[in-house]
Amino acid sequence: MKKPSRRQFINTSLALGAGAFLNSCQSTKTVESGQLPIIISTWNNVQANNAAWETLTEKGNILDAVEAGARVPEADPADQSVGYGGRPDREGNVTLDACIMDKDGNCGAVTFLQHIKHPISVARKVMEETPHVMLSGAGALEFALEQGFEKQDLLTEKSKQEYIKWLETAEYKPKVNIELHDTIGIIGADSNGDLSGACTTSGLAYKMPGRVGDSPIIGAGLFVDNEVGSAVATGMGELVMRSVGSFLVVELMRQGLSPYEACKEAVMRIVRRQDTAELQVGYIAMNKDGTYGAYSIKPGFVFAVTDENGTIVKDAESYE
Ligand code: SD4
Repeated sequence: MKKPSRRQFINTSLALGAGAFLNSCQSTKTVESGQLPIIISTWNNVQANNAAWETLTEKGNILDAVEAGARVPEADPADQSVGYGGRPDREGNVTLDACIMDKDGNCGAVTFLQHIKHPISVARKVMEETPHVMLSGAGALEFALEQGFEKQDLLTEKSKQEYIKWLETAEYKPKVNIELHDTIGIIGADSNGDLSGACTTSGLAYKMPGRVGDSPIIGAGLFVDNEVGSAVATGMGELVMRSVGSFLVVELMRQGLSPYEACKEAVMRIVRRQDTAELQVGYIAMNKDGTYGAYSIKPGFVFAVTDENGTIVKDAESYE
C-alpha cells in the first residue's frame, strides 16, 4: 500500500476528529524556526550543548554529539542531579538512570546503575554490544565493568552532608523545579536532519531504593523517530511515565503539530488527568528541519539551544 503523504495524513486525522487536540493548543507564538544542525537540552546545560556541538563539528556524528553532551553533567560533581555528585536515594546510595536513541531506532538504557560515572556511555554500549535495550541494577554494573568502565564512589562530600541533614526529618516531598534540577535530556539534528537523543539522571533526590523514573524509559523520558522528530522530558518522572510523554510528543508531531504545540498538548494530557499541584514536568522537542519547542506545567523551566550562532538559554512557556 502506498504510504499517505504527510498532508493526506493530517487531513485524514482531522476528518477523524483529531482536531480536538489541535484546538487545545492554538497558540503558536513560541514556535521556533530552527536551522540545521541544532542541539537542544533541558535546563541550563550550556556546557553540555557546547561539548555536543564541538563533537558534532569534529566528528559529524549526532549520536556521538548527544552522548558527549550528556557526559558533561555526569562528570560534574557540582551537578547534583546527574552522575557523579548526584543526590542519593533515602538509603544513601547514588543510583543512576540513562538512555540513548539513534536515527535508526536503536536504543539502549540502564536503570538503577551504581558506581559508574557515565551511565549514558553504558547505555550506548547496551545498544551497540548486546541484543537488549535495557540492563538494570547489578546486571548493568556487571556489564559496565566487563566493558571496561571504572567502579567508583559517586557520593560526593557535599551530597553526603546534605543527605545526613535530610535524615534529620527524612521528609520526602518532591519539589517544583527541585533543587535546581539539571537532569539532562539532550536532542540534536545534524546538517542532514538526522536525529539522536540522550537522557541521564540520578533521579529524584531521596527516592525509595529501587525507584526508577522516566529518564531511562524509551518513549517516556526520550523518543527519537527519524521520520518525524525527537522529544525528551524532565521533572516528575511518574507523571511522564503514566502518559508515555516523549512518545506522545513525537506522535503528535507526526500528526502535524509543531514541536511547541506537541509539547504543550503532552503537558495538557498530564494536567487534565493527574494531580500536578506541586509538581513540574517540562518537555523539549524538535523536528527534522530543526524547528524546536518546549512547554512545562509550571514556570521556571529553561532549555538551552545551540546552533551556528552559539548557545542561548530560553524560558519555556508554561501552563500555569
Ligand atoms: C526522574 N525525570 O527521575 C527525572 C528527574 C528529573 O530534573 O528530570 N529531574 O523522575
